[in-house]
Amino acid sequence: MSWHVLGAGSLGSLWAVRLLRAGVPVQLILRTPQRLAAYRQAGGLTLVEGGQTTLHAIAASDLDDPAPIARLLLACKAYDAAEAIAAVAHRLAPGAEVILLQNGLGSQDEVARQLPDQRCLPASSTEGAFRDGDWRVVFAGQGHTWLGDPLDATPPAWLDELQRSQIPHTWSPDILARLWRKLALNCAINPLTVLYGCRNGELAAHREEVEALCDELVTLLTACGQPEAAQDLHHEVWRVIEATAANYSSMYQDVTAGRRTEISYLLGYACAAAEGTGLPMAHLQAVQRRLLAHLDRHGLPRY
Ligand code: NAD
Ligand code: KPL
Repeated sequence: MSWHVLGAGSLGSLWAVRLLRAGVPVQLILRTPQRLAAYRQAGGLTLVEGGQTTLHAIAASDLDDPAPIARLLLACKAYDAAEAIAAVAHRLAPGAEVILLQNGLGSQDEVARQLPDQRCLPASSTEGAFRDGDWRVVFAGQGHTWLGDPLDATPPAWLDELQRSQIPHTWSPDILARLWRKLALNCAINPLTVLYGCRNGELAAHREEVEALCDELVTLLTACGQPEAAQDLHHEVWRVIEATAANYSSMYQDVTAGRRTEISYLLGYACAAAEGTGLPMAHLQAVQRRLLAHLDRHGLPRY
């Protein structure tokens, strides 16, 4: 059975190339016939990894191809996920499996609502990749991907294909806890790095603010039924800050490059959930206000 990849960007390309290299059938779905023509012109996807550059002629079609899809990797940004799935939903076979490789929370529900007859499998990844040109991806950092199904803890049969493809992964019976934990880390770190224009490690100079956010995030996770994700959060946040001290957060990089951020699915999602609990979360809300004002000043979307 073939994998289909919708969203041939950084992570989508990285998955597609590794599947292909392992001899697992995989094809890209490109948005328009023009994108398909441009891809064919390029001769495939180029992967830059450990100083080596390799070209991979992965099969591709556009959205008009009528062939049914049984297994789809959706690898776009959280804010594009609902629209992307709407464009391909008519091709998804009943019972098809859709892996949702989006950061944050909220987009998974937007997609799942459109797919009552398919199995949606949210994923959370710490792999690092970026595009340095059209159809070119740089594998920047080894990481790991957790996958799961909030409705059914039975692992899918194709995990061995990921193994063969050397895509480091773990089946996670409680994927929602992982997604909440990652969201909390991102909320404690990313907005402040944008507001202070600093690397992750420089947040050590803003210890009290980080701690205050962690306090509220622990309260939030617990109130949202995610006590496991709240466990030792302060400690984990400082561990990640130290381990990634020299890095700029993904949100910092987006803002600096003038790209839309995933704010609605990170801090925006946390603040909306906080409002739902009725508990006061003054620090989270203040950081959200400051971040939105910052985005306004940079002419970037607030959503
Ligand atoms: P990306 O922007 O590099 O790639 C997304 C791709 O999806 C783009 O090629 C875009 O053109 C395509 N796309 C968008 N809408 C589409 C549509 N309707 N039809 C077809 N294609 C469409 O994004 P990415 O960096 O691969 O990130 C994907 C998700 O993974 C994000 O939520 C991100 O936060 C998360 N993530 C990324 C990294 C990383 O290192 N890149 C690491 C961890 C998590
Ligand atoms: O995931 C991250 C990001 O930059 O998006 C880390 C490294 C955890 C910082 O929040």
